[in-house]
Amino acid sequence: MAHSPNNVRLLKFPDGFLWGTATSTTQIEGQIDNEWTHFVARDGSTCRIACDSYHRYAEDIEWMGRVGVNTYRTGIEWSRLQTEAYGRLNPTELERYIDQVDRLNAAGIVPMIVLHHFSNPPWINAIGGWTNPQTVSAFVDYVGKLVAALRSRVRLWNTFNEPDTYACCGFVIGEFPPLQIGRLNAFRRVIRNMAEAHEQVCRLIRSAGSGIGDVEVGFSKNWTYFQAHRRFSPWDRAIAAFAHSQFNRFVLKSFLRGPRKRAATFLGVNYYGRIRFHNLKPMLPTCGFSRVQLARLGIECDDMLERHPPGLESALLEMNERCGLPMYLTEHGSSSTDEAFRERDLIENLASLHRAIDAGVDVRGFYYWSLLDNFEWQFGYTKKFGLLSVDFSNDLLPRSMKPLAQTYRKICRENSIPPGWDRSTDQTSNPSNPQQNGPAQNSAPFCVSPPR
Ligand code: GBH
Repeated sequence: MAHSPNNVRLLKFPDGFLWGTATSTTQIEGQIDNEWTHFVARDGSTCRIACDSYHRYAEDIEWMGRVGVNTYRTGIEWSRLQTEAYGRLNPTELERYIDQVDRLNAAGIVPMIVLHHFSNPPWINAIGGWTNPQTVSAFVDYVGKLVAALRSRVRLWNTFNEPDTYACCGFVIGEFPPLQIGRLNAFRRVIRNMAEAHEQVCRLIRSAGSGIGDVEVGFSKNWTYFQAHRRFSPWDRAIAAFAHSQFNRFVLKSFLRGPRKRAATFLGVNYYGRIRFHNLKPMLPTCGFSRVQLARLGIECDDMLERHPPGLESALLEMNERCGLPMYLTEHGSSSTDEAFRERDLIENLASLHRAIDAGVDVRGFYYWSLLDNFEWQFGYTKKFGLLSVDFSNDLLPRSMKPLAQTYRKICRENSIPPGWDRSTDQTSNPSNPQQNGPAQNSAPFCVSPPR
């Protein structure tokens, strides 16, 4: 179906579409014992208290009710539940997660449980983490026990969050523990082991089923557009092509190859935007360029990545073509203190998602990253992704709704984007950025095939 850039109609999402928000254990819980416990972020902070959601999860669920979401994607922390390979699950910690899931279900908020999000128990890291194939069987054992305990309450499972980011940041660019650089072989080993574990865990979950409806399981691929800054520079093109081949193609292939493709029931997609390379350097606010400087070059960024809403539609079309599974947008969000900017970013990306649905892609839900301002890994507490803010200077860590949460609330409640969304965004868009609304195929020459 054609779409007009001057859309005046209501963008209605399919009946039963899930509207949610997402978090991860290390980023919000606090009191955690994994490889991040002793990691000190660039702002000098640690994850040791974070948002204290370990204690405040009931309050967080009440906030979700106020935002109006009907699903929540969140993690269960392996290091809390098992202290040795093949050990039994810690009953107290399990009870706490069960209580959380029960409260979500009671509030009409469907839980999607993430089994791995950038962290492992210390005894797994001690054997080399995911570079060691023994981790695969230990993880499958853990998940088997967890699923047996939760199958009567959980229907949506997410095996791995962004294996590409985890392996790239840990073994190629040295930003996540174990802080290794340039170890491409380790990167590929990690991906292969995770893909193997993913397949086994998908089968296990599907044969266990769920007591509350059809069980669904899949992993979440982070899709970043890698692009040359100078179109004719062989260096820029080479690094972008390399990043695309390793972090997008190789990872997708590993997880979807042959019979493995039929192990999952859905594909999760996390989509933020684009990275353009100038020589070896990503043109990003986190890599020494200011947002103003980048904007002058036509690169519009939040505090982390370049925004590229049209890329969401083409990524979904491309992945639909490649794997043909139903999809969930398991993360999108922006980090900024400019709420008007964040609102425009959300709406433009949702409009792009809507175009993919119109074109026939079976997308079943959207999860805003994140419910709370939280511990953003190597950047600590400096990145503000939350629908709710958290006052980290107050020991009680009080939460409060930001303006974006009100906008999102309306979208969730009405299952649509109101007509006139593009006019309201026109007023705030940056006229010095002609590429902002450019078609995806022009701006991402070797990333995806053009949308038909
Ligand atoms: C997701 O990762 C994570 O799942 C989530 O935990 C995180 O909080 C959220 O997004 C927001 O970042 O490494 O300097 O080259 C997104 C992964 C982060 C990967 C930014 C690319 C580029 C910056 N992306 N990263 S850099």
